[in-house]
Amino acid sequence: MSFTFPSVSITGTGLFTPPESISNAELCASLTASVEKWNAEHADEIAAGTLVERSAPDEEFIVKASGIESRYVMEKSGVLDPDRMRPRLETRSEDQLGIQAEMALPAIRDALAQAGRADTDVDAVIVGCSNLQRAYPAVAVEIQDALGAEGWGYDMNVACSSATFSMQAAVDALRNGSAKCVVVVNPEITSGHNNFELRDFHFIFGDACTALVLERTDDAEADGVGDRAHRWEVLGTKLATQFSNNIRNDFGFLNSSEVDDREPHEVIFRQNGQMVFREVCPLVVAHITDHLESLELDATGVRRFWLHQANLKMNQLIAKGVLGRVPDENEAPVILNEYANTSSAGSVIAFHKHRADLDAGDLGVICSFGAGYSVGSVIVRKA
Ligand code: CO8
Repeated sequence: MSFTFPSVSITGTGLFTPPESISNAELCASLTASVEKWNAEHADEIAAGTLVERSAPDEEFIVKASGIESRYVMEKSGVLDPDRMRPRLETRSEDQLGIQAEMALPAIRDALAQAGRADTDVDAVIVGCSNLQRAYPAVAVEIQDALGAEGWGYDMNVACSSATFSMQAAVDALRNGSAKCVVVVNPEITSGHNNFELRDFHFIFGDACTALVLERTDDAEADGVGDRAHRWEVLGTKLATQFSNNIRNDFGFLNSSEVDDREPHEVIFRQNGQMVFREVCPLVVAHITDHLESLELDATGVRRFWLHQANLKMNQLIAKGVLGRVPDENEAPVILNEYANTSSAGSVIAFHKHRADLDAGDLGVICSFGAGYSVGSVIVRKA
C-alpha cells in the first residue's frame, strides 16, 4: 500500500527589524576605544608576556572578508559604549511580555496577514533560534498566550539551522495532523551573545525576527483566505548534522557549577571562521544537490536560492557549487550587507524580501547552515 503525504504550503511570512542600526564605522570606533583602554589597563601583563595585546579592527577588512556593512540591534548605546560592549536591556518583570515574544508578535502578525489568518487560527507555535532568553516557560508558550491561540508550542535550538529545522517540524506536524495552522518564529537577539570585545567576532551578527505560517495546502485553498501570490508549496525538507567544535557557545546552566572558572570569552559565541568556511561550503553544496536529485529536480530549474546569510563569499561559492557556474545576485539574494548574520532569521529574511517577483510554478530552495554542524534545506514551488 503506498501512502502519499498531504501537501503543505508556506502561506505567509513576516519580519521584525529592530529600529536601531550600527554601521561598521560606528562599531570599529567603539571597539578601537575599548581595545586602547584594555591594552593600557593591562600594559604590565602585556609587557611581561602573560597577556596578548588586543588588535584594533578595520572597516575595510570587515566588508572584504564578510560583505557585512551594518547590522540592526535591539539596543545600540550599550553595544557602542567602550565601557560596556553589550546591549543595555531593560530588566522586565514577570508580568511584562518577554523581549523575544515582543519582537515575535509583529513578525507573526505580518505573516498571518499574508496568510489571511487571525491570531486565534494558530494552533501551534514553534520558536527556533540560537539563543533563548530563558530555559522555561518556553518562549513559544508565551507567544501562544499573547496570540490567544489554543494548541501547543515549544522552543528548539539548532543554531542558524533552526530556520529549516523548525520548518521541517511544522511540516511534519501538519502532515501527521497534530496541527492545522503552525507559526514558525525565529527571534534572534544575537547581540546578547556576540563578543563585541574582540575584533574577530564583533562585526558578525545582527538582531531580527522572522515568522512563517504553514498550513496544509488543501486547507489554504478550501478556505480561500490569504493572498495566493504569497503561497509556496513545500516539495521537500532535508536536514543533516555532523558534530564540530568549530562554532561553539558554552553558555549554560552548568557554568556556575563548574569547578574551574572559564574565561568570559569562552562562554559566549566563538568560532574558527576559516575552518567553518572550508568545511561547511562543500557540505552545503552536496546537501542541496542530493536533496534536489532525490526529488528528481535539476539545479538549473531553480529560480532562487535563499541561503543562510553568514558570509557573502560563502554564499557565492555555495550557489556556484550547486549551479556549476557563477550565480547572479538575483539567483542568490543578499541581505547580510544590511542585516549581518542574523542566525536562523537570515535565510527567511532573504525569502521574505526576495520572492514577490517570481512566477507561479517557479522553484526555490531555502537553506540554512551553521553550528553543529547543521544543514537544512526546504524546496518550495510558487502556487
Ligand atoms: N578587523 C581587522 N582585522 C580583523 C578583524 C576585524 N574586524 N577580524 C579579524 N581580523 C584579522 C584576524 O585577527 C586575522 O589577523 P592575523 O592574521 O593577524 O591573525 C586576519 O584578520 C584574518 O582573520 P580570519 O582568518 O578570521 O579571516 P577570514 O578571512 O576567515 O574572515 C570570517 C573571517 C568573516 C569570520 C570568515 O571566516 C567567515 O565568515 N567564515 C564563515 C563563518 C560562518 O559561516 N559561521 C557560521 C556562524 S553562525 C552559527 O551557526 C552560530 C549561530 C550563532 C548565533 C549568534 C550568537 C551571537
